[in-house]
Amino acid sequence: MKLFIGNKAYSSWSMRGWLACKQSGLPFEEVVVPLYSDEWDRRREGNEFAPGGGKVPILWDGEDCVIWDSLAIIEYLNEKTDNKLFWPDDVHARAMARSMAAEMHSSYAALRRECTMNIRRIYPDAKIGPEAQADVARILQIWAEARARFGGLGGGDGDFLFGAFGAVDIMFAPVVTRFISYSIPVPPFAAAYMKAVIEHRFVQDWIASAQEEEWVIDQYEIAPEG
Ligand SMILES: N[C@@H](CCC(=O)N[C@@H](CS)C(=O)NCC(=O)O)C(=O)O
Repeated sequence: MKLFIGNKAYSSWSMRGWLACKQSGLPFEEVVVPLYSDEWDRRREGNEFAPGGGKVPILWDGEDCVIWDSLAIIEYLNEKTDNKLFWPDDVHARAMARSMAAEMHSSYAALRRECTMNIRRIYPDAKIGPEAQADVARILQIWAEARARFGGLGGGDGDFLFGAFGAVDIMFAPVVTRFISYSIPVPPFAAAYMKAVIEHRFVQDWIASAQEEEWVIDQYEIAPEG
């Protein structure tokens, strides 16, 4: 498999696609194409980016199978690994997990607009507007519900929302890094969950690579002012 992604410092959807590939345990080649660079423009004109409308992540499995869009990549890799590694076994937990992943995929526009992902930065005094604050409140609410109902799944004594690291954590990992970058206050259960996500080895690998990148995109380096 071959996964095309953007900058690890900035590209949140790429992070999800990449974490999904890591979670699958299947071998894949990663190709980082820095967003809005000359190489980016060149690649976008080529056949490899075309199926996804020129966006990343885009996953090729051989020459005939292409999956674009982070959630579709998760579902494809879930099927390819016999439905064992991404979603909870319990049907009610799985229903909630899928709802949360879908909500993450389709929502929180204000948070995403105001607090663009920048893994290399921490803004201690970031001020976010009321709509982004509402997004944060909603995310904390569904994290709390999942944690209360399904946190102990599989006898898990960790701090993940559904017992073990999976699709929901992959979808929310760039939210966790945003909450840290923009110093968003969170209750203790959420801090514990965020720590579990950040300390996961795949997330650590991604962050380490992001720290080493030298590309800078000015528009993603601005702290929000509410
Ligand atoms: N819904 C898509 C979003 C993909 C997306 O917007 N990717 C961004 C990078 S984070 C991108 O390629 N932006 C470049 C552009 O829109 O020109 C997904 O889930 O993968």
